[in-house]
Order: sequence, then C-alpha cells, then structure tokens
Amino acid sequence: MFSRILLCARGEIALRIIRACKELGIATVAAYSEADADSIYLEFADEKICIGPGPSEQSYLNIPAIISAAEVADVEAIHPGYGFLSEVSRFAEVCRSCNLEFIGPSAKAMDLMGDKVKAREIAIAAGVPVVPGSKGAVPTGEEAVKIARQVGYPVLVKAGMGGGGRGMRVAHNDMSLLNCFAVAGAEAEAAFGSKEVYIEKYVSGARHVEIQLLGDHHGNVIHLGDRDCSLQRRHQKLIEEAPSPALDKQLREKLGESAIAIAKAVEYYGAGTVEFLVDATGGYYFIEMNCRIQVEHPVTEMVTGVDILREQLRIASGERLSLRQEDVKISGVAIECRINAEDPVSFQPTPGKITRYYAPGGPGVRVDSHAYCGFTISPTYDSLVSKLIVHRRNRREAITCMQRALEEYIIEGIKTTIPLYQGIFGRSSCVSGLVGTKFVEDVLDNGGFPGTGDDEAEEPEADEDDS
Ligand code: MV4
Repeated sequence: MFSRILLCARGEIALRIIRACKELGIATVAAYSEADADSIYLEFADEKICIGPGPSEQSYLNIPAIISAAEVADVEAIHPGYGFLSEVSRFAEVCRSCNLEFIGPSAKAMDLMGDKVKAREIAIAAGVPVVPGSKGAVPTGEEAVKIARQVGYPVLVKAGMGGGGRGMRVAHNDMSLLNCFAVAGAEAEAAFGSKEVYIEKYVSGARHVEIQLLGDHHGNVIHLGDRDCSLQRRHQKLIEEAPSPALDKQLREKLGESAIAIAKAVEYYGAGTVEFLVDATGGYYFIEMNCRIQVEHPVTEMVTGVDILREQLRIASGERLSLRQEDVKISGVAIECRINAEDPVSFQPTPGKITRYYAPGGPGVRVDSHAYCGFTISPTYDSLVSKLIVHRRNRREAITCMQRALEEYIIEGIKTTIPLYQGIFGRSSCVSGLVGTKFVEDVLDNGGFPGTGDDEAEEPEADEDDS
C-alpha cells in the first residue's frame, strides 16, 4: 500500500479521500488553489501545497503545477477525485511516466470510453445492447437524416467527446435535425475540441440506471449493484438511490453482467461506472461509461458496506479486490440528495458565507460535506455544498429518514436546494419511484425542471430552455 499520496481534488471529495487514506495509514498532501485556502479538508490533510490561483486552468487543471507539487511532496500516487483531470488520459500518462501512480484506470481505457462513439462499438462487440442509432460518427447532415429516418424520430444528436448529456440535442424532424447537427458539431468543437457527433434514437420515459464496478490489476472485475439517478436537472443529478426501484432480479443481473462485459473488453481496473437507459418495457441500453469515482458513490457504499475509496487505493497500489462477486450483498435502501448553494427555484448559484450550520445525524444518516459555520462558498467552482445520504431497511423508511434529516439540516447565510428536496419528498408519488414516465420529456422540453408525475404540490417554475 502507498505510504503517501497527493490529492488534486477539492471540496467534499477531497475530504472523502483523506478519510479513506487515514483509515489505511496513508499520509495525504492536498494540492489546493488559492480559492480553497480556507477549506476545512486542508486541516485534515497531513500537508498542503498551493498549486495556483482559483481558476481551474491555473490550478486543478494545471498538470505541470500538480506534477511539481507531487515531486516536491515526494508522494507515490495522485488521486484526481472527480471532475477536473480525473478523466484526462494524458494526465494519467504523465503521472505514470513520472513514476507517480494515477489512482484511476489505464489511459487506454479512458481513451476508449472517453470517445462515446468507440464506447458504443465496444458495447456492441461485447454483446451489450445500445440505443438504435448511427454505427460510428456521423459525417454529414444528409447522413444524419438517413439514420434518423431509419431509427425514427425523435433522435438525439450527441457529442462524441461529450458525455453526461453535455451538448446533446433532440431533433423531431429532418429540418430540426439538420440544424441540430450543425449546431451540435460546432458546440462540440468549441467545448471538446472535436466536432464528432453521433445519433441515437431518443428513448422516451427512460430511467438512468448505472452499475458501480471495481476492477483490479489482476483481471478481476466485480460490480457493486446499481444506482438509479433518474432525477436530474440539466444533466446535473439531484437525487440518487441504490438499489434502483425500477429493476427486477432478472434485469438487475443482466445489467451487472453487461457492465462487467464492457469493463473486461477494455481490461478495466479501478472504480468505474457503466450507465444504462432502462425503458418502461424492461429494455435496457448502454449509454456511456465513467472512468472515475462518482459523486453518488456513497449510496452504493451504504447498501454494500464496501468502502469504494479504500478499494480504489488498494487497486492502484496493486492489491487484489478485497471481495468477490458472491461476497457482494445489497442491504436496504440508500438515497442521496445533492445539496447545492443555489436558489431552489431558479437554480442560480448563491455563493457566500455560511453564517449558521448544523448537520443532521442520528440513525441511518451520513453527511459528506466540507461545509462548516463561517465557510465561504466560492463562486469559482461547482455549487455542491453537501451530500445528504440516508440508509434504511426499505425505501419507505429511507424517505421518512431523509425528510427528517432535511428538516434537521441548518444552513444559513446562503440559499440551498434543501427546500426543493423537501418539496420532492413531500409528494406521495416519490414513494413509488422518484420519476414519472414523462420525466425525460420534461427535462428536455422545458429546459430542465423534472416533473415528479404528481399534482399535489406546485411545480417550481421551469427555466428558459437553453438547449
Ligand atoms: C438519452 C436519453 C434518451 N435517449 N439517450 C445522457 C447522459 C445521461 N446523464 C442522461 N442522458 C440521456 N440520454 C437516449 N438515446 C435521455 C437521457 C437523459 C435522462 C435519462 C434518464 C433519466 C433522466 C435523464 C435526464 C436527462 C437526460
């Protein structure tokens, strides 16, 4: 096992990494930006090194600064957290060429999965269903129209180097498709440096279900079951739960086996997630793979008892997975709310100083947060303040626990999305599944506010559609 690592992550995940390291006896050096100088996790790290000013390009995306910090700190490995450089294959390569282990998958697996067109081909070759659509990248608008007519409208135009729904557009006819094709290509070029796009039939009323994977350097790959992340707004997940309330035993097994087949096809090691769409008829389709630890990993940790960060560290240091597939047991239901420093109606970020803070506790409650009284949420980064996670024996009890914990949570001085979650969990429909079948349409058509298929409470106002 490593004795000392560098983290180039911030916020709650930096704290989560430090916690895992402490339990493994690993010393931590936190590479931080000037904007994070007052962050609480820096007090829990053994050492800290400032790597530059707030803007990410100058710090958390600044590879020379991070590698220099790692050399100065004399660490054996680097944990990238999520976001920032976590899925940049070149960073993984640079780390390893400097004799620093990158705590994540191989650069090759990241390259293959980072290109969503290649990822689709890998899934097809592995015998995993994908959404009907283009074979590879779509070269021209005319070709796009041909494919769309074959699979049937509506279709989605997705960026090959995108992912997570970024830059994705829906087209209902030839005219709008030609426009989407041009605009999506230009946007993809600007955002991802590649104008490559592909087309998928738009799967209506689907749920987003993902499988958590762990693979080691010895060829072992297991899955830790599924998470349902269907409640999203503008491709930001709001609520995640494990296990998905929408799967039966058979479908659950198929998703797990499919995810493992994809991971094996790219000789995956590290923690990773395979995302699927699951439609109302039990059809499922691979959409993409994420080659990093994810924000929502705690719900899986709660229902499996597996410390995923600990496994990531063990794997990166060359150890074998600490459990076999048959040792994975799912127990109870876990739900996570991502609490953001945002106006709960307009979703506008509301950075500022927390003037009063009290985190909920008691049975079944976990809070992953770097927040404290007096902390200032910077406008420089994402607005995630806290992840409130509950774990109970069943879904009904988990929801009751979440309602109780949300009520207990005191965050003053800034607006947060806590009232939004109180509204959502206050609706009777959420007990039978957090989304209605019209959910995706709502998300795509009215610019993002998820309807929960219930009329008990008033919908918060939908934003202007910017897609
Ligand atoms: C889709 C889709 C419908 N049809 N692809 C892509 C990234 C992921 N985070 C969500 N994505 C979607 N891809 C096809 N072919 C709908 C979504 C989607 C979604 C799916 C299930 C539940 C909530 C969703 C919210 C936004 C988009």
